[in-house]
Order: sequence, then structure tokens, then C-alpha cells
Amino acid sequence: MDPIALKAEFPILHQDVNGHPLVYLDNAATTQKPRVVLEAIRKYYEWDNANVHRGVHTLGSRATDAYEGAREKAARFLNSASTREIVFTRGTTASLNLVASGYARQTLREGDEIVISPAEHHSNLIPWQQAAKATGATLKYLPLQEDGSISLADFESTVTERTKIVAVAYVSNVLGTINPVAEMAKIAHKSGAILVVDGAQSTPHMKIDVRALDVDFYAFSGHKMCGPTGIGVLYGKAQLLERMEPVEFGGEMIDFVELYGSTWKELPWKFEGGTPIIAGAVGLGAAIDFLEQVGLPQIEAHEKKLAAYAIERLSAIEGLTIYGPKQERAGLVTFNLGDVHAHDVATVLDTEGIAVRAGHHCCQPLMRWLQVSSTARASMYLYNTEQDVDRLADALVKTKEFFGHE
Ligand code: 7TS
Repeated sequence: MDPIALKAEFPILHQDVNGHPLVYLDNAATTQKPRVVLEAIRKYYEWDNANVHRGVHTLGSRATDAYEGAREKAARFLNSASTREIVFTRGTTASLNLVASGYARQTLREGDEIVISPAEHHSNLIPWQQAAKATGATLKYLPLQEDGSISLADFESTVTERTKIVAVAYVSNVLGTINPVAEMAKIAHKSGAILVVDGAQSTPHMKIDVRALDVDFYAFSGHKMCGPTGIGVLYGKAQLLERMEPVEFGGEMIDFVELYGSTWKELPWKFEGGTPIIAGAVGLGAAIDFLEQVGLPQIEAHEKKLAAYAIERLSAIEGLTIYGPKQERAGLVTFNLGDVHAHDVATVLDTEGIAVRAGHHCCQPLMRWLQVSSTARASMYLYNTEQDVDRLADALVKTKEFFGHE
């Protein structure tokens, strides 16, 4: 894998920001888009645009083929058994909300438990809070190890026969921890619970096989994996999706409508009310092709190497604290520089053309657990290089001097 050759495919990365060549290290927030994705969306709008599943005209059937073709790509990408198990949504947040509203609220009873971790992104936390409130179920938190990881022993003792739903991120967007979701699925299933996986930070960076992992629901966003914003996927096992009621009603999702009652289309369309995000799905399909061509195992290996290098370079900066495990982690590094506010760190880095994110990263309970109000985060992708990490490390040393920490 040649990150420099790959970078050439991303027009946006070839610009100066504040007088310096851009170093984009905010990939956990969103990734940039390669030419093939931009072209696929443009071609769709220039040649095929029409509404789907209704037109008998040629453009209508081309648009339908493009949309359903993207679903086939997503099914293959996740190794799901069927396209019936692939629901297009707006992204991870919408996918998790769909499970919380369509499954959790309809199946949970008072006394049931939902198990999550305090390291979850708000998108995998608030929907469960709300589902618990609505049903009388109890929200139960897994303990975290000192480095923020979850031990399987703790997991096993937290999940009981009352647990009906377990929801965890495969990869933490702050700590870079990689949760053992295959083992978690086994333990959850033994207790009769289902496992919902937030795949926002795993899907772009490693090969995902939902059948090998045996997860019950799996959510991800297109924009974090070279695709456009506004499109994502909810994978669900067919027998669970069958049991779920739709949460959005209207056009596209119905079978037969009478004055006082209606029936729904079959899977997955009963969950896709209204005109869908057709161009988004087309762009996601192109992004999947692109990632598969590069190779997910190659991307993962490249990012692990870069993360190890970043940890080595950043650890050498006195006064800099890195959060999360030092090994066996994903390609992002979250840190604080002495007592300098993370927003100030990110602002100074921006004057050097380096884009990182600062703040609570939509993980306020985790910030409290870390006993910080915010952190800075550099997150890598396939187009980042050791030179990018060097630029970051050098700029951090400058930042330290700027704020008077010698
Ligand atoms: N889950 C995790 C683990 C995430 O990192 C994010 C987005 C989401 C869910 C929500 O994804 P969305 O596409 O629906 O917004 N995380 C971040 C981040 O870390 N910085 O900006 C967005």
C-alpha cells in the first residue's frame, strides 16, 4: 500500500492551509473523498437521476439498479447473508436510533437491562437512555479498565439473564480501544441478549465480517470511509428485522394502504420511508469498491504502524498525556498537552496547516471518567504518512513553547 499514491486520488488534500501544506488528521470525524467517489456521484446526477422503485422509464430503472447495486456492495462488504439485512440510513446515529426505537422500545419490559459502556459515543448512549426511560428497563454500565478497555471477565459478570441488549462500539473514537466483539457476542447470546455494535470507527479501517462476529445489529456511516455524508447502513439479522416495526411511515415503505390501516413492504424497504438517499448510496458503493481495491487488511496494518509511530513521537514530548491503551489500538491518538486547553492546541496546529479535533468528541461521560474537560485527537487514514506524524509532533513542540512550557 502506497499512501502517497493514494493521497494523489484525493483532490482536497492538495492545498495549503494558513500557508502550509494541509495535514488532515481529523479522519475519525469525517474522511476525505477520492476522485472515484466524486465521479460516481457526478455521473449519477448527470446521467441516471430519477426516483427509485416506481418509474417504468429508463432513468428510473437505472437509478433503482444503482441504488440496489450499492446495497449489494454493502452486503458483500459486511459479508451479510442477504441484501434483506442491509437498511440504508443517514448514518451511524440514525442506524442506532432505529434499533433503539424499532427494536428496543418494542421488546423491552420493566426489569430488563441494557448494558453499555461509559466510553460510548453519545449516539450509542442517548438512544439507550431514552429507550430505558420509555420502557422502564435499566441502563447498566460496564466498568472500564485503567486504560479504558473492557475486560471480558467484567463483561461476563455484568451481563445477566435480565440483559436483553448489549451495545458497544467496536472501536472507541477517543481511546482507540478495539473491543472483543466476537467474544462479547458469544457471552451476550449465552444470556439470551443481543449485541448491537457501533461500527462507526471500525468499518473504515478493518475487514468486517458480521457473520463471523455473529453480531445482531451493526451500524456504520459512509462519510467516515471515503463516502459522502448523509448515508449509512444498519445491518440486522433478518429474523430481528422481521420482528421490528418501522419507525418512519409514508411513501416507499408500504405495500397496501387502506383508509384505516396499511401493510409494509418486505425487508429492507419497510424501514426506508420516503425518497431514499440515492446519490449517497451510489457514492457509498464507489467508496466500498475503492476500499476493497486498496485492501482492508492493508489499511489496518498501515494505520496500526502509523499509530505506533505517533505514540512513539508524541510520548517523547514532555508534559503530553496520551489516553487509551499503548498497544493493540486503532489509528487515532487522543492527548492533552500539559494544562493547555485542547481547543488552543488545535487552534495553534491549524495555523501550521494541521487539522485535528478538540473537545469532548461526543463522549462527555468518558471525559468525566478521564477527569478532563476535553482532549485533542489526531486520527489517521489510508492517505496519512509518517511525515504527517512528524509535522504534528514538531508543531506540538512549537505549541508547547508558544504557551510557555519549555
Ligand atoms: N459512533 C462513534 C464511535 C463515532 O465515532 C461517531 C462519530 C458516531 C457514532 C456518530 O456517527 P455519525 O456519522 O452518525 O455522526 N464520531 C465523531 C467524532 O469522533 N468526531 O466527530 C464525529
